Amino acid sequence: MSQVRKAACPLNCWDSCGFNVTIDQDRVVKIEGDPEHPITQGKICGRGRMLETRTNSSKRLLHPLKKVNGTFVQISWEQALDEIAAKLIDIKESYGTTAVLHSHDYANNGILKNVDQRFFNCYGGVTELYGSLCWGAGIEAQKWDFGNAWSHEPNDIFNSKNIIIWGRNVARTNMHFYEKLLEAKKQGAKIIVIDPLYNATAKIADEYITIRPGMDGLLAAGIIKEMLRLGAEDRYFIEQFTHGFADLVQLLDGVSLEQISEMTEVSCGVMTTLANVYADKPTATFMGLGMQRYQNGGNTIRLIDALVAVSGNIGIAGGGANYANLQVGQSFAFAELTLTHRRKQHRQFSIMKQAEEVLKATNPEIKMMFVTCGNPLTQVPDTHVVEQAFSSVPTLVVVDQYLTDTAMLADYVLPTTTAFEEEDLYYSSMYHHYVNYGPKLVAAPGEARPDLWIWTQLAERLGFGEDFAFSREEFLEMTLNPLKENGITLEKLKKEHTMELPVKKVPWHDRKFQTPSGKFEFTAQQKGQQGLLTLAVPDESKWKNPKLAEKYPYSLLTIHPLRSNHSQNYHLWAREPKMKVEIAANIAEERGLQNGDFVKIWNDRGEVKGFIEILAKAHPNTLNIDEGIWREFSGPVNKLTSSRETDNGLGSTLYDCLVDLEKVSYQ
Ligand SMILES: Nc1nc2c(c(=O)[nH]1)N[C@H]1C(S)=C(S)[C@@H](COP(=O)(O)OP(=O)(O)OC[C@H]3O[C@@H](n4cnc5c(=O)[nH]c(N)nc54)[C@H](O)[C@@H]3O)O[C@H]1N2
Ligand SMILES: Nc1nc2c(c(=O)[nH]1)N[C@H]1C(S)=C(S)[C@@H](COP(=O)(O)OP(=O)(O)OC[C@H]3O[C@@H](n4cnc5c(=O)[nH]c(N)nc54)[C@H](O)[C@@H]3O)O[C@H]1N2
Ligand code: SF4
Ligand SMILES: [Mo]
Repeated sequence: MSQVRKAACPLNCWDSCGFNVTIDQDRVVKIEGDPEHPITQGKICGRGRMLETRTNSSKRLLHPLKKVNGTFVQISWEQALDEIAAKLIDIKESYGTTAVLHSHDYANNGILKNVDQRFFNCYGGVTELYGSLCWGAGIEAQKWDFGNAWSHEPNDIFNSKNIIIWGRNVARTNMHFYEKLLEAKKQGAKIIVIDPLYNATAKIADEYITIRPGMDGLLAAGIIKEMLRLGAEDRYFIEQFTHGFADLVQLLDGVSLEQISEMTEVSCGVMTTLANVYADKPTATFMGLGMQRYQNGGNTIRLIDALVAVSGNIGIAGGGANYANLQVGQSFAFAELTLTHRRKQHRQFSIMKQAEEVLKATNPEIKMMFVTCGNPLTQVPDTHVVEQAFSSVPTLVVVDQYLTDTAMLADYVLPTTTAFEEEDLYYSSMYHHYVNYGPKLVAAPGEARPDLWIWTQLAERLGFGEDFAFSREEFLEMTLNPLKENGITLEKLKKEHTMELPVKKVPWHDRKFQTPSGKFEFTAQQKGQQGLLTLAVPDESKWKNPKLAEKYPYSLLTIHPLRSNHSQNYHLWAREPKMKVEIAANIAEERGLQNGDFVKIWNDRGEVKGFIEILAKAHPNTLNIDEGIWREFSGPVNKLTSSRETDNGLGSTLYDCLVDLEKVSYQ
């Protein structure tokens, strides 16, 4: 007899959906949306449904593996854990604990996935990664401007007159917001999409604005300039609640609208239109993450924040500079879970440059690496160097469900459970503010074990087992502690499956900002020269690097795939994935290319090959290859991308990437 149980999507995604999972004979057989989830309301995407395949696939890792003379052999958990623990003890004595690097990413939104940090802190503190490939530049930017990165609650969209979707691929990456956009449009809201690619969201827009990649900050500057010319700015907000406006005015005085138009490839008329839209309040701005993955990414988000501030769309219903919603994650007690105070030593490498840092590390060198919830060989930029680094360390341990490109390089591969095989709580700090309960629904196959079990076993062998002598429920209750006073407990979550967290639904309504001045800061007060807004452009652009732009004339975007969360699904598709190279019409014309042609795309960092698809409406000189594709299917695209960091040091420059391409014969 099958039964239907409520659960939650674990994937790193804006939407954090509620599931109804059908189970038959201890097996997940179907995943559907939970109609009772207040935000996701019964609809889920293909990636959510594919979790059934991710759970049941015969490609799952079922036993610990050890590489012996270049090939993997199956070993017992006992042997794997004993050997890894012995190495950890030896490294601690011989080199110090920071000779261990913990490389991790965001593959799973479960709260208990953070217990790996508890393990490494109790061990003594290792080399950890800082920054984020994903949203780092923009988060830091909003911290400078507002003191935090908070968004309006999803249903506030129905208070907006105008909705600007700025570089967010809503229909593909944030489907429940797309549903709300359709509804808002029906109710009369005007939707404007700004994106170099004419994506599915652009199709429902009242106006689609195409822009040269990486130039959005300049566009925002142009719109502010027009607002000031028209006298359409919110003088009261600027005077009462902001700091550094004079610096912004001075910056804008140094550039003409025509210059901005030439650089952004957006007409002056469009900037005037947008100035009027921003003045016609309330106007909501929804930024995506694509446009901050450029060297100037922090400044880009800051100039868009500035536009929202100048127009007085901050702290009002239907407005907002919506980028991320960190207040969701800030609701939980993570310090108690991760025990940061327990580490005695500490070293940090940039997540972008982790590979270069490993290769040049001294005092101590990296002797051992752990990869959890990440697949750096496909996801981290400049694959060539990543491969060198990950192959160079004496011991690489990868904890995963599949033999990924990264796992292939490992000395030990430890098989872990999927979400339906362990209990956890799930939330996303990107969009809505509900936390979902995910029960254990089925037994894990083979010898796959939860990440938490692995850390507990290792902790016992290393002599700090008492720090892990808690049940999953106790760990979860620990993180829910601050929410008790709001009536949010594990017991209640188990009954209700999803609960609303106590966040600000219209952030900054009180105009009290968390910046040093307490105001919105056009000039980030404590950042010195760096705190001034600029008219920065991407590194790999004709404006900054004309020689490179001559050699490599086209801008490569590597956006998120429709049918996979990053690298998680390609190997499970019914049809073998083909590398698709989407190009703007002018590139096809210049290079004599047609749909289906096989091409090589290259720059100084590497090359990949794939099949052409011409995009009629993409911005000239722009191409795209979806990210996440595995080596066996001609990937990864990160062979082409750069590991440089953004202006504020905390983000990636994955889309700041010039390339050339040519037709080659298909072998
Ligand atoms: N299907 C699917 N959904 C996902 C994911 C996935 O892998 N697959 N991943 C999840 C994760 S981890 C994240 S971080 C989010 C990301 O969600 P999004 O921010 O929506 O997605 P991205 O693919 O990062 O890029 C978004 C958009 O930015 C545009 N863009 C690129 N450069 C520029 C630019 O210079 N200016 C402007 N205006 N636009 C630009 C791209 O054309 C694209 O439409 O999606 C989440 N949802
Ligand atoms: N070129 C390019 N590169 C990009 C991006 C881009 O837009 N373009 N986007 C960037 C962004 S936004 C992000 S967020 C990163 C994502 O980068 P990653 O998080 O590294 O990518 P994923 O493919 O989602 O997941 C990595 C691995 O985690 C495993 N995994 C899943 N669940 C668990 C679990 O519970 N435990 C353990 N131990 N492992 C698990 C999966 O099987 C998978 O192999 O990629 C970044 N890289
Ligand atoms: S991947 Fe995102 S949209 Fe799809 S089911 Fe999961 S949370 Fe929902
Ligand atoms: Mo991400």
